[in-house]
Amino acid sequence: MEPTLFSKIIDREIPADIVYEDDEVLAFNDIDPKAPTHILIIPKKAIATLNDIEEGDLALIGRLQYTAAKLAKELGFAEEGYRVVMNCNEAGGQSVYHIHMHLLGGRRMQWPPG
Ligand code: IU
Repeated sequence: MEPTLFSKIIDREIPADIVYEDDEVLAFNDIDPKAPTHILIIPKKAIATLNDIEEGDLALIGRLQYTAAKLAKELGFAEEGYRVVMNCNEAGGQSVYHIHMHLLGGRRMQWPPG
């Protein structure tokens, strides 16, 4: 797999506003926020799309979700509510081919999404 923008952020070749890191996960503020809080939560393992997740990755995917909830609590909007989104492939709106969970909070969300 070609190095993506996100693997370069993991390797500190490109700067990012990192808000959380552990051995398996990195989270940083989205450069073009769509809500007062817009954080991208990514696995350090390079997985291109949701379609490429394997059974061995299930705990890692759970860790992304867990990290989203943990950050929402820390940032104070967990009770009020928030949204997590994972876009898959072109029609799903994916632009960076390293899976990432968007954590959006701090405003009322619309449904259905565009
Ligand atoms: P998407 O689901 O693949 O469309 O999300 C990619 C996100 O990466 C999108 O929200 C961009 O604003 C964000 N992003 C970024 O945070 N930093 C960058 O340098 C670039 C994109 I390029």
